[in-house]
Amino acid sequence: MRILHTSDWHLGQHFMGKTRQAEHQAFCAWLIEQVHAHEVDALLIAGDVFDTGAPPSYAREQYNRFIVELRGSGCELVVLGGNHDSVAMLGESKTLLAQLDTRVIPGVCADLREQLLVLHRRDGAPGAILCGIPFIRPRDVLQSQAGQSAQNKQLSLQQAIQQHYQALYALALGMRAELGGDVPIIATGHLTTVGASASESVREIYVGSLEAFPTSAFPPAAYIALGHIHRPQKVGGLEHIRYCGSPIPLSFDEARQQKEVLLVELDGSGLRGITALPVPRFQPLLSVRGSLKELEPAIVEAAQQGSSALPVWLEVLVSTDDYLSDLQLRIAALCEGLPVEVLRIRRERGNAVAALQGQARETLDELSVEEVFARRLEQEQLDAEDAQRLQTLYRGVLEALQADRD
Ligand SMILES: [Mn+2]
Repeated sequence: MRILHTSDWHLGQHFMGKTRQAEHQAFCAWLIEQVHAHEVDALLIAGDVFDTGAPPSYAREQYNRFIVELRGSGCELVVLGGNHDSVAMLGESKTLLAQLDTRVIPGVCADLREQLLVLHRRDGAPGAILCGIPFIRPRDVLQSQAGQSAQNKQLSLQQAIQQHYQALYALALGMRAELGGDVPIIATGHLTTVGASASESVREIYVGSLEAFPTSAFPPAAYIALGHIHRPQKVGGLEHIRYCGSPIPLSFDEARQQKEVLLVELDGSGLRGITALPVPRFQPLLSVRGSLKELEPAIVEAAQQGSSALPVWLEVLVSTDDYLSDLQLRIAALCEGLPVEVLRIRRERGNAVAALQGQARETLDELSVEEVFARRLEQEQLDAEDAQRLQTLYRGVLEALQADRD
């Protein structure tokens, strides 16, 4: 049984004034080639198919087209909801897509058995049992209790998620016995685990929801296909618990990562092997930093990855010279004639004046909501405890808004 594990596509992402449509299109075409080349039996998308709950039409069209193009390859598709996906939106086409060998689990189901799927080999025989676990929202698994401290909430949520995994795994064991006993059980998830390293574009799942899930709380599945973290990695050094990461870099701090999808081979005895398939870079994207003097060669070097048809998308972080008010002009001069397009210039904070000038030039588009609040706090004379208290209150407000929006 060969499975391809991918996640965090973020179709429809709007990136500093740029669309990722062409990159996603190229990725989908490349992925279908991989399915054919490796005779993949099942493809798993472990959450965050879309960047927002109400994705633009072109992104929905890409999703639909991908499903149609995958059909006829002999590969089944399973789509799981992530924290960026809307449960309702992904659910809309669930019954329709079931007609196209595609199973969708947008959120936690009232009947747990709906999250238990048999994945088939090309010859039609059962190849694996899947515990299909999407992003879990606190209200899916918890009754809220008044007066619970943040720490207690955290613990009850973690326990509830653990119970969800264990209950589904127990059902899977029953199903395996019915099937004759030699089918591997695998699971999915869309969450942060202990020790996983995130990036700028991973939207924090706010306090009150899960901070980090310990690997010991997962059931003993042959493979656990995770999404949410955009950098590919094993979890806790374990071979069989993996983040495949996003297929394209979704923020500048992901620019130097080799993106990949994972080809997972399983048989009746369990996991046989995992091969990372490196995803080609469809749009050059880089971040350079330093003083103006250091930036000159760095920009020239970065430009080598681009061409006039496909300029490098560049982030420039200016260190020591960040007090200069005409930075934009100076950087434009450094880029003159080179195949680069500067999407963002950032100043590393020197002194207070420089920081204020920097802020004046930042636009809201470049900042996350947390950064906006952090900038505002920087303007106050607060001791650490007060700043911490305000941060906590602010996160509470965000969490409430998030819960409303979900
Ligand atoms: Mn994501």
